[in-house]
Amino acid sequence: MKSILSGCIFLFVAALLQAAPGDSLVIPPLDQGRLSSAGVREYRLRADEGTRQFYPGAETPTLGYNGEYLGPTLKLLRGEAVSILVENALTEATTTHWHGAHLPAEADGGPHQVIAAGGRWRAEFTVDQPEATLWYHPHLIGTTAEQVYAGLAGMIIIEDPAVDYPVPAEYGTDDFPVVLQERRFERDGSFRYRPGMPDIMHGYAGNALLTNGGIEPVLEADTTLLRLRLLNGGNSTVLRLTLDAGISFYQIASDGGFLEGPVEMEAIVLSPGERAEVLLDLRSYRGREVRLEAETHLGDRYTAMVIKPAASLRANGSLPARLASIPEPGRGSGLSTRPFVMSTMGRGGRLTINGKTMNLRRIDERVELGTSEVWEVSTDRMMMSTPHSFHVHGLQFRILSINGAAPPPTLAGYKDTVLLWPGDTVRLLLEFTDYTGLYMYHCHMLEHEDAGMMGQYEVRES
Ligand SMILES: [Cu+2]
Repeated sequence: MKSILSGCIFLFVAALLQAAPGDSLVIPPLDQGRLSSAGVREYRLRADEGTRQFYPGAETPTLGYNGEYLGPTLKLLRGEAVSILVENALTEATTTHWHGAHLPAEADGGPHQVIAAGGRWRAEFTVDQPEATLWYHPHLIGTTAEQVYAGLAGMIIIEDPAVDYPVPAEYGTDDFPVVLQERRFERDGSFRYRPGMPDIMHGYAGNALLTNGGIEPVLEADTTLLRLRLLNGGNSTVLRLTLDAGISFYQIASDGGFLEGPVEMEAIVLSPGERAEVLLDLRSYRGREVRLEAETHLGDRYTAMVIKPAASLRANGSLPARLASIPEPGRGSGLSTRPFVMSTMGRGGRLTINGKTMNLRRIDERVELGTSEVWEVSTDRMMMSTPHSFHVHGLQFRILSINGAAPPPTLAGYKDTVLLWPGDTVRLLLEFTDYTGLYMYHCHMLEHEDAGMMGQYEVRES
């Protein structure tokens, strides 16, 4: 009886999980804001509950911004003053953090900028950083992982009107956001978010991969060059992305903006929070299919998306030779070095940075405005299967070295999040240029973050 029952359950889950692929890739609406008479570009986000049918016939309770799942893509222009109003229509508190943005601490949307249930909050800052793909998501102490899991996340595109980069930039035509999120579905279609201790330690595995909230969606491409803005928006699984059919990625940007030029890649590895912009040259793939495949660090494999180039493709440029000039970061010699040890082996199984779990009343590190430092981040070797994803708020850093070696070209540009495998040590260059205040640093594996793997640094006037 038991085996018949479990057999039925298996068949039901299999039927459920095979039901949806083939829908078109959902493109989140592009919100370009509205210019006020005062010259401020205004945006409005409303976090609310909803439901979405990820599988036909199964309503999944979700959270979303201005919709039932995920949120609009916000396009911000460098040099402009922006004001983003966030309304919280949830029955619980939230925050909205602008991941990767260089801005004043009070606009960061971290755990200090709590928006009570039914409340609202306005983030005001001037966009002052190179073109890049950033994103936004909740960042409340202890409930970040659950709120992101339910669907609260969206992409941000920073555009620099003063520079015309020779890459596709028609949103939804040849330039696409690709938000990748591993999820675990219950048989009734609801998300199953109940991580146990092994999930918290090693990564919360799923049984589906959502791409812009769809399962194995299809992207019909009709241009020779395709630009994908890849984001690992999942909670705690590292994704290794590949393309079938022998086609390469040309990575053009990392977290904080363009690389010096395209880098041909067989695979792109993204830890939670990281972004990579890639170009695909579809000229040899007219009328064929290209599958974007994803494998997690826990060994699960998914087809993230099926790209179908049309039989006839419109020429929209060629691979650029050069993109950005990125200053040589040097070796960090002469700068003070600050150690950060990420550990899953704290007393009582705690997840710690420098032996401490997060405490909002404690400032862990104090740095001086106008200075540069090397942050040396390392992970313990004890838990051999647990990677970490180190993220710093408020700025973009440079990777000086990974285990003593220079970073590969795709990690040599501007970064705000860096993957560390067990036993890794990375040296980062941080510059505290123009804002004082309290910012966070933490592991972006969200179950680790919620378990306390986070700290605060304060930038102070010298
Ligand atoms: Cu971690």
